[in-house]
Amino acid sequence: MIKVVSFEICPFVQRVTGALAAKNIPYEIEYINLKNKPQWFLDISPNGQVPILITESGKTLFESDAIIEYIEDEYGAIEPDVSNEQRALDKAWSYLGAKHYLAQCSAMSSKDQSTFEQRTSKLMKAFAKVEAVLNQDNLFFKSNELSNVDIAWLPLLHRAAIVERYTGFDFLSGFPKVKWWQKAIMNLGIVEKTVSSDFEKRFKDFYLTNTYLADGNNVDQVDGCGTTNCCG
Ligand SMILES: N[C@@H](CCC(=O)N[C@@H](CS)C(=O)NCC(=O)O)C(=O)O
Repeated sequence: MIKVVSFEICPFVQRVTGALAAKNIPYEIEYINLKNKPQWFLDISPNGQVPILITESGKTLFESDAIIEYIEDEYGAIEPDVSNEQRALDKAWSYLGAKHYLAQCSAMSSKDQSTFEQRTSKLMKAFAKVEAVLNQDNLFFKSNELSNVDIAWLPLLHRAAIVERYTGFDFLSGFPKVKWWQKAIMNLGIVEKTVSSDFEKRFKDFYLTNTYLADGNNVDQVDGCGTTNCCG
C-alpha cells in the first residue's frame, strides 16, 4: 500500500490526501514532528519536507505538485477526458491555490493587526481572481463535477471555514461565489477524510492561540511562523 508521510496541519499534505480521498485510493499515513525530524525521514526526503509519498514499489516521491501528477498518472484523473488546453489551465489555477497556502498560514499566524491585514490582503487578491471566474450555476470550480482545481483549493477553503467558525473572521467575506464554492467543498464528504481526527484541535492550538486572530488584539511576537515554513 502507498504511504504518505505527513505533518497534521500541513496544507500541502492535505492537497495530496484530498486527491487520494477523491479517488478513494487506500493509503497508510505516518505523522512526524517537523521540529524534530526522524533520521529515517531525513534519509529519504530530498527537501526535508512533507508530504512525501512512498509508492507501492518503494520509491519516495516528494514535492506535492509532482505527487499530485503521479496520483493522476498512476490511478487515473479525478475528471476524465480533459483536453490538453484545459489541463494546462487546471494546473495553473491549482498552482495559484497552492501558491497561497503559505500566505494563509502566515496570515493566520500574525501577532498583530497590521501584520494580519497586510498578509491577508495577499490572500484576498487570490480569492478575488477566483471570484471573477466562478460561475454561480456550478457547484465546483469548473462545473458540477469535482476537479483537481477544487482539490488544490480545498485546504484554503477548509481552513477559512474553521477560522470563521471559531473567530467570526471570514477570509471570504465579499466573495459570494467563493463562499458558495466553499460550501460545496465542505459538503462533499471528503474534507474530513483529508485530515487526522485531531486536526481541528491541532489547528486551533497552532493558529488560534496567541495570535491576532485568536485574541482580536496585539499579542507578543513569540516564535511566529516564517513566511516560507509556516506549519513546521
Ligand atoms: N514545495 C513543497 C512545500 C512543502 C512544505 O512547505 N511542507 C512544510 C510543512 S507544511 C514542511 O515540511 N516544512 C518543514 C521544513 O521546511 O523543514 C511541496 O509542495 O511539497
